[in-house]
Amino acid sequence: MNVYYSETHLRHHPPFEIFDGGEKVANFEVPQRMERILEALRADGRFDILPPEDFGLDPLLAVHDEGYLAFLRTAYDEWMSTPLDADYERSALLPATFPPAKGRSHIPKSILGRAGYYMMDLSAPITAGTYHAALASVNCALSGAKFIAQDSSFNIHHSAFALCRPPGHHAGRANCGGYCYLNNAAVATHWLTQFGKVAILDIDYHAGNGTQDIFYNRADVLTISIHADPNYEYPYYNGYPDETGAGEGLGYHRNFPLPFGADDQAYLASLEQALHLIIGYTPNFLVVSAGMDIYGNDPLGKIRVSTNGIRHIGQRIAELNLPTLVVMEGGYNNAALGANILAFLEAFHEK
Ligand code: SP5
Ligand code: ZN
Repeated sequence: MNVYYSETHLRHHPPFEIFDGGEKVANFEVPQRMERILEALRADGRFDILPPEDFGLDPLLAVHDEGYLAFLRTAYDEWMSTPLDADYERSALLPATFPPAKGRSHIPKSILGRAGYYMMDLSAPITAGTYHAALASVNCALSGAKFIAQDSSFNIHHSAFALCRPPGHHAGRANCGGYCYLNNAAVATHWLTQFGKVAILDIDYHAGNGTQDIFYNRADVLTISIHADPNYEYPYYNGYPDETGAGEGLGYHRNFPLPFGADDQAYLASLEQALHLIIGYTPNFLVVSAGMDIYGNDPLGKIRVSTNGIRHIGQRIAELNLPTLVVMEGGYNNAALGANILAFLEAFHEK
């Protein structure tokens, strides 16, 4: 199986994030996640690890807001050259003021004002290399998309794995958050829509709110997310079952919240419903937002899928027999990441 991966992610290593209650902790989304996955892929021997192609900015501008992209590109330099009242060590941009739900009357000129405007939380600080790492990550997803698109007209079903870091599914049209800056899966999906209909299945533990935002009004992309109940879990404000799309996109978004403690059996029951919807949609391509934080021993997750459960999830998805792009999202039990990814991808070999 082809794996698209770039070492450029190493330029992004945010030093901290802020947890609920104001607790400043080391950022959970660390470069080491990739090392652990690569070790497992290399030991397995059935993976070709390839560098991404550069697709330029056009595929990004088709999905993300232009002002937001300009913000991401210049934010760190602007922040570093902003005079501060107090003298303290400044390593990453993170604002402390956010607009109220309907209070976005202006986009402020200052870097801190724009940071609050374009960020949804305190877990996606912008560092010196963040923009470059995010670009490389999106190019991995696009390279995988290009690979699965080839020959699809001849009924040859390719699959590919985009080993993306930073992850993407919390990044909306005009926001970062939740360790995500550019929505890798969404950019790849929009690029694929030039060849046909695409279904996105998001199995990350957290609701794919960014992906939901980007495709909410579109019927040429079916988006489905299975995740922890947002009444009680991040990202809180989207991911509810009554959010089913709007306008032309009405009926083309679905959410499957699960209670804390959900096990393999509960997860697989929701997955069957999601797969049924995907089959009914008759997509030409499938993009999977593959977060491994559904794993029972994930430090940020509270549902309990086993490695064997993850293997079953991969198998059932592979049985759709669609050209499939698997995009790496979350997963923070670094010691288990390699085994979980291998289990998930097992049924996609020879596809
Ligand atoms: C891509 C992805 O998986 N992003 C997830 C971002 C989650 N951020 C919120 C983390 C809340 C952590 N709650 C504290 C649990 C500590 N035991
Ligand atoms: Zn997640």
